[in-house]
Amino acid sequence: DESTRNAEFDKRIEEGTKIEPKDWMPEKYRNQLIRMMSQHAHSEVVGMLPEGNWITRAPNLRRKMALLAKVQDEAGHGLYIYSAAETLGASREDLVHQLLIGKAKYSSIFNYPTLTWADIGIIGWLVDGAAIVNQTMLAKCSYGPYSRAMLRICAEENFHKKQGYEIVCTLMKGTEEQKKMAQDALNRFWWPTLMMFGPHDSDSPNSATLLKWKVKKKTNDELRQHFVNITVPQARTIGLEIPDPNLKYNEETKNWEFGEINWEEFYAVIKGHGPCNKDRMKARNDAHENGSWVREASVAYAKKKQGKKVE
Ligand code: FAQ
Repeated sequence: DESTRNAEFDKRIEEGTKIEPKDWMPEKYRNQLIRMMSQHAHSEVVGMLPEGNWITRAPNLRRKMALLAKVQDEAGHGLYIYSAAETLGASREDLVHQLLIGKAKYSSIFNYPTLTWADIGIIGWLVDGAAIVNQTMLAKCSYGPYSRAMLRICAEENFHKKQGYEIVCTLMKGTEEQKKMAQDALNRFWWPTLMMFGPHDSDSPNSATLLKWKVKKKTNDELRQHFVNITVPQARTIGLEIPDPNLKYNEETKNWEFGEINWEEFYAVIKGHGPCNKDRMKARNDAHENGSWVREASVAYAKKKQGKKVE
């Protein structure tokens, strides 16, 4: 019965056995994963837009090739995670529909504009860097298909982070104007990057269940602190200043303590009122409409092929 099944499930989680698509699982576990994985997939897809904005304006061929490859990787990650979500019984059509009508969430970070070339460096370094911290944890999560997807995706995100940091390092070895451009990009993206990890643990309604089921193995605040600890020295090494007057190193805890995040801004952005929410939604909806002939053609082709087989 239900309670025995639940107890067996909890025991498997406790032992660290991965849960696979055909295994029994509580409906709440299934729904939490669909929620989280679909938001993650949408983030990868919407995440192509800010950087895609600079493909035609990359400063040279080498930069253009790397950026093009990175943005294509994000598309691949999105499709990969949609497939992983489908193993839970979700329909991709429905998930995409939820995004297009503005019901499903995607990461707040992609609602900020990319104003200069330095933003491309900063995004690779900080945004992919934050994604790696979060996804390295998710690579150990209890749901098999998601954890395996994360392993592969993290390998690519590492390359993204390196290409971003290298862009920033190059700017920091350049002219005064280039250094200013890098600092300005850091100033604009630092706080939104910290918001990527989600609300404080005390204000995170989903954390308790996700931790219990080992979908999350660390809390939002723990991951955010780890990210700050690894990123501050990287900034200092190349002469960038973190835009936080309260930042200070705590010798005892070995943590870089930092100031308070603007949570009003965070909640405004996730409710649709960030600087670029409307543009992002319009771009996704336009892309979906413009791609309708491809979907129609593939359905027509599949029908034609089926017909031939019957003959
Ligand atoms: N933005 O109870 P919690 C990438 C929502 S990386 C928007 O703490 P949870 C790579 C949250 O969904 C970015 N919404 O939630 C890339 C919940 O709303 P709901 C994507 C946020 O799930 C790099 C509510 O607030 N990565 O794309 C955000 O326990 C460069 C309450 O929060 C993932 O999605 C936010 N920042 O923890 C691509 C990783 N934070 O659903 C292109 C998977 C929170 O109840 C270029 N996801 N919310 O209505 C996760 O690890 C978790 O879902 C968290 C949130 C940590 C994001």
